[in-house]
Amino acid sequence: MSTLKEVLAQKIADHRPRTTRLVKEFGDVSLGEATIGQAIGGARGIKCLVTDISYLDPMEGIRFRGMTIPETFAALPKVPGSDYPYVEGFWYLLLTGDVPTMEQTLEVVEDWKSRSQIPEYVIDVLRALPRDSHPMAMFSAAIVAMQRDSVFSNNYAAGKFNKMTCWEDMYEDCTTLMAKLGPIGAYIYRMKYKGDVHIAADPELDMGGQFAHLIGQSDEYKDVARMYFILHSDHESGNVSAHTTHLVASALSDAYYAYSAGINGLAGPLHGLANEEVLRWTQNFMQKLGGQVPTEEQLKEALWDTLNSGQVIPGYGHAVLRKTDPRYTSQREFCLNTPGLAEYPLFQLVKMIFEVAPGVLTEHGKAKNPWPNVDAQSGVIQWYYGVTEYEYYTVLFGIGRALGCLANITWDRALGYAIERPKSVTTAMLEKAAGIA
Ligand code: CMX
Repeated sequence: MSTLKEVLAQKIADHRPRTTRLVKEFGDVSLGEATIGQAIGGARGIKCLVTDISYLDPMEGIRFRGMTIPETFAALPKVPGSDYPYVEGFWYLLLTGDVPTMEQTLEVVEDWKSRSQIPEYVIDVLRALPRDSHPMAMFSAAIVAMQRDSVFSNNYAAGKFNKMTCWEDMYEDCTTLMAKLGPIGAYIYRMKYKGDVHIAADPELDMGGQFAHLIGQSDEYKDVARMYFILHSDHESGNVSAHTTHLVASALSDAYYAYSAGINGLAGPLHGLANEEVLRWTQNFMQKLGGQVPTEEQLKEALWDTLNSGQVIPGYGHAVLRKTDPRYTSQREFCLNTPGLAEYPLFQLVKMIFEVAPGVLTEHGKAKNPWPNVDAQSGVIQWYYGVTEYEYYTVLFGIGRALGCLANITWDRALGYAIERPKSVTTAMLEKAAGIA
């Protein structure tokens, strides 16, 4: 070890007990606006973000513009021949709070189509990256590469910044991003996993249907894509991807910088990458059992092994929710209502984990919420339809999450929200406030 690293290791070892003691013994001590526990513990629960796009109630789950998930699916115009709505209509709803008519929805569909071409230089960037780069790194790089085309930044550089009207440039950038993210995600998928053979777009298709087509999926998967993108869109503003996007945009950075950063946050295993982890965990477990569906005892043992090795059970727990995530329930219902999928062994295992894991987590006694979140269920649907490259699942999440993040930063700019700048304190100051200086 280098001297610097050695010295640092000692300093960290010496410091850790101070932080642990502050959280354990003095977490409730108030610093004025927040407690010591909140200052150290990820600002949990502090009300200092404003959004009208969605609201997350700990017991009820998410509402998009005041509507529950079933209400949202029921209200929006459906793609002809499909049970699911247009993603484009949902974007209209998130931006305006109004349920669009079919005509208004189709106008967005056409607008997105006209902006959906991937720039050639983005393809060059993707192809220049090592092919074994994580697809989230590729996705993020592609997004930030397009920054040169930002209407906002180009107008800003040309001295055309106007506080009252600059939201229009943000709207243009966000709309262009929404139109391109599906095709870019599909390009990465085909380049990385399908022999670099690409499929031409079908001009007749909506965004969700087009994505299914571009990755080479069946007609049935078109509804999976529509459902998936809408379900993953927004979860109010405090989650890592939404908050990062908002934070970066608050410096008047454009949508490309902001959402690329949001994607980087989504790629963390405690956030969006959990859907990849869930599949890795379940697949490893099934492999160990030679592909058999386990007994309840075997499953309990595997869950305890994971916890005892200091890892989290992926797909379980939540920072805000205190019950089963309705996004989990919605996907579970999709599985139960889809012949073939309902009987699928991997779904049987996911169902079984739902029956066993909350009890194990409760007995373990750490997680405040022992119930499943969105990520516990999403991978099994993808796997069933043949999207088995689970390191890709967070890209799917990222295409959907853009709807919420980008609708939010459009409004942030329209309302002139300030640059974000919380105040930090030192550990010594916390100790003084706790009376243990
Ligand atoms: N398995 C094991 N331990 C868990 C746990 C889980 N699924 N969920 C929480 N805990 C632990 C925490 O690690 C924490 O332990 P320490 O006190 O040792 O640090 C303790 O329980 C208290 O945590 P919490 O207040 O209940 O949860 P947080 O708000 O700190 O964290 C989350 C929330 C989601 C990061 C956490 O529940 C977790 O790690 N879950 C597994 C990963 C996952 O599914 N993430 C996806 C969330 C949804 C999404 O963003 O996509």
